[in-house]
Amino acid sequence: MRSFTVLLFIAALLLGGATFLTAHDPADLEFVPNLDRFALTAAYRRGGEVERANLEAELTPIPGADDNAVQLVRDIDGDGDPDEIHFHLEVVEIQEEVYPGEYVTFWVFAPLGTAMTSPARLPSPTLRVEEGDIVEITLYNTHYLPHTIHLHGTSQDNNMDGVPHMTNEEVQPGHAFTYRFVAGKPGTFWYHCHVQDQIHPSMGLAGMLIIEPNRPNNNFAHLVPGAGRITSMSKATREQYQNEYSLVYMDIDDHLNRIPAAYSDPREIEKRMHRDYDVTQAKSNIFLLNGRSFPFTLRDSPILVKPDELTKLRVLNIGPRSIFLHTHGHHPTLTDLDGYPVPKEAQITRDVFDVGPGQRADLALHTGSDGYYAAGPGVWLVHDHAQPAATNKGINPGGDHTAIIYDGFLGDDGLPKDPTGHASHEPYFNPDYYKGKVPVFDPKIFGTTLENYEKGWPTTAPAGGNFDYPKREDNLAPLPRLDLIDAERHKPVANSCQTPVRSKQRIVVKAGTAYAREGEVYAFEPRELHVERCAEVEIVMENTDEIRHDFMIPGLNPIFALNVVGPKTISGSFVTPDEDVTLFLHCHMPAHDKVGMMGKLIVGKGGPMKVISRLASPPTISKSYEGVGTVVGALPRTGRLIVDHEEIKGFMAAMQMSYAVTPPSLLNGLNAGDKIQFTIDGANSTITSIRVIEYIK
Ligand SMILES: [Cu+2]
Repeated sequence: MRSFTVLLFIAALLLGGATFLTAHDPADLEFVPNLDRFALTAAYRRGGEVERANLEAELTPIPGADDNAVQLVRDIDGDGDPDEIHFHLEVVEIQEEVYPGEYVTFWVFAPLGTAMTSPARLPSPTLRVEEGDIVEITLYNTHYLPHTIHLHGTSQDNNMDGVPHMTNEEVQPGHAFTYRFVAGKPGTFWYHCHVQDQIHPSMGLAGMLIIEPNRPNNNFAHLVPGAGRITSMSKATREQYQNEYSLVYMDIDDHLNRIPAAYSDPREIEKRMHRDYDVTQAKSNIFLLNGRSFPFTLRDSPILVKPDELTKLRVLNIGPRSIFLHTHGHHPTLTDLDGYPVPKEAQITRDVFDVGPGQRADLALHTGSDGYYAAGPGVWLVHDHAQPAATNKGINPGGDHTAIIYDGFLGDDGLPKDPTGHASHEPYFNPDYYKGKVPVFDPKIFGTTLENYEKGWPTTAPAGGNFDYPKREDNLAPLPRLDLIDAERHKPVANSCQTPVRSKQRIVVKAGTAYAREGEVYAFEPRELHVERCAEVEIVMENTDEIRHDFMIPGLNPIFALNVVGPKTISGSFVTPDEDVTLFLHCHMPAHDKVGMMGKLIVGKGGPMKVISRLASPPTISKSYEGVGTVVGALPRTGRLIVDHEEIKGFMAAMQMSYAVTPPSLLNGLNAGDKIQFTIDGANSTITSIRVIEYIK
C-alpha cells in the first residue's frame, strides 16, 4: 500500500510541472502554485525511509479536506522544501462525543472541506511551518458569528494581530480574511479566535502552531487534524528525539456549549452566550486532552514509547485554569517555555509541571529503567493533578487522563494492556457509568446495586442536620444530536424518474448573507423551487459570499450537490422524480441550514416534507443497514471512518460521509481506497462491522 501511494505521488509530482504566478486572490483555489515539485522528489530519490515517509506526509491530502486546503506554494531558497505555506481554514460547528454518551457542541477552525465532508474536529488543527516561511492563513468565516485569528507568541505586524477591539476588525460571517506573517524563531505557539475571547477559544477556536527550525529537505505534514502524535517529525526534532506529541489541554463548562446546541436563532445564541452567560461564575466540568476525555483519551492520545528513548511533549493549555501535569513513574525535563528555550543550566526536572492558561511547556521525556528519569516499562498514568480534572462531571476516572505506554503494553484494540487484561477499562466505555448509574465499588463489598443506589437506604436524619454540598446535576435533558439529524436529513426519499425526461428547466439560485432575513445569517433566494415531474433541471448557483456554500438536495437519488468556494457562479443538472413530492434542500455546510440556508424543492403538486427541517431530535429507529463503499480515510484515533458509499437503501443516499465506528479497532488495517462492506446501526448512525471486499493494490 505504502509503496503504491508513494509511486502515485511521484507520478503526480512529475506531471505537476511549475507555473509562475505573481499574485493570486486568496479565495481563489484554482491558481497553480509555482512550487518546483520536481525538486521535492529529491527527498524521495536520495533520502531514506524516514525522508520518504515525511515527504509523503507533506503531500498527502487530508482525508475529507479540499486538496488545496494546505498549499505548498514556493521553495524560495531551493533547499528542497516549501517556504511559502498557505492554509485555508473554515469555522465549523461540530458535536463531539467527548466521553461515552456525552455529546458536546464546539466551534473549530477546520481545513477547507469538500462537497460532502468536513474534516472538522476538536481541537482546531495543529499547524506546522518552518522558521522563515512566508505563512498565509485564510480564514473563511463560514460560521454564524464574527471571528478572527490571533497568532499567539509569534511576531507579526500589528495589523495581523486579530484583536477586534484593537487592531483588526472581526471577520464577519460570509467573509474571508488572509493573515500573513513570516515565521520567526522556532518554538511551540498557538492561534485562537480573539472575538469575545472569554468564550470563543473555550468553544474550540484554538489550536497549536509549531515553528520548526529550518533545515534543507525538511519535509513534514503542515496540518495535523486535532493534536496528538506527530508522525512526520521535522529534521531538527529527529536529531534529538525519537517521538513527538502535541498535548492540548482544555477544560470547559458545558452549560455554555449547550447554548448553540439548543438554539438555531443566532440572535438568541449571541445574547445567551455573550450577555446572559457569565464566565466569571463558571466552573469547569469537562476536562479534555486533545479534544477528548477518558476513556477516549486512552485510545486517541496514548504516549507510545520504547525504553531508552527521548520523547518531545509539546503542552498547550487553552483552558481557563492552570493544569498541573503529573507523569507517573517519569521525571521529564523542561526545555522550552512559551516557545522560548530555557537555558541549559536552568532546565528543571520534576514530576508535576504547572502550565497556566495560554502557556506552552516543551518537555523532554526520558524513558527506560534508570530509576532517576524513568521507573521502567509499563502503563504509566499522565494526568492533570488538579483533582476535578480526574473526572467527567465529577465521576472518576475521567477527565484528561492518558498514559505513557511502553512497547508491548498496547493491545490489538488500541488500548493499553494491564495485568488484568482489558477488564479494568471496559466499564468506562458504558455511557451509564458517567450518568452515575454504576456503583463505585464491586457489589461484593457492600452489596451496592443500581436498584438500591437509586432507592437509597433507610436512614435516620444525618447527624448534624441536612448537608449542603455540591451535587451532580443529573437533570439536564439530552440535546439534539447533530449526527443523527444529519443522517435523517440525507435519507433518499424520492425515486428516480424511470421514463425519458419530459421537460427542461433552468433555475437561478442566489446564495449568501445578502438573502438572509431577520434572525438568519445565510440564505438561498428563491427558497422554494417549483419543478415538473421527470424534468431535467439545471440549477445555476450564484454564490455572493467569500466563503463556501454547498447547495444540496439530499432527498434525491442520487443526491444533488453544488459546492463552491467564494463569489462564483456554477451550475449542475439533475432529473426530478416522477412523483408529487416536496424535498428538503439545504446548504450542506455545518450549521448553515440552522441559520436560514434551507428551502424546498416542490415536484409536481408537491407533498408533505418527509424529513425534519428544524433543530429537533429525529425518531430513533433501531435497525441495521448494509452498505458498500470505498474508504476515503480511516481515523482510528477519533474512531471515525470517511467512506464514499453507494446508496444504503432506506438509510442514506450515495455520498461521502463520516461515521462513528464502534469499536474503533474495526478501523485497524484499513487504507484509503479499500472497498468495504459495512453494517450500520441506524439509531446511532454508527458503523458496527466492516468487511474488506477488495484491498487497494
Ligand atoms: Cu452555506
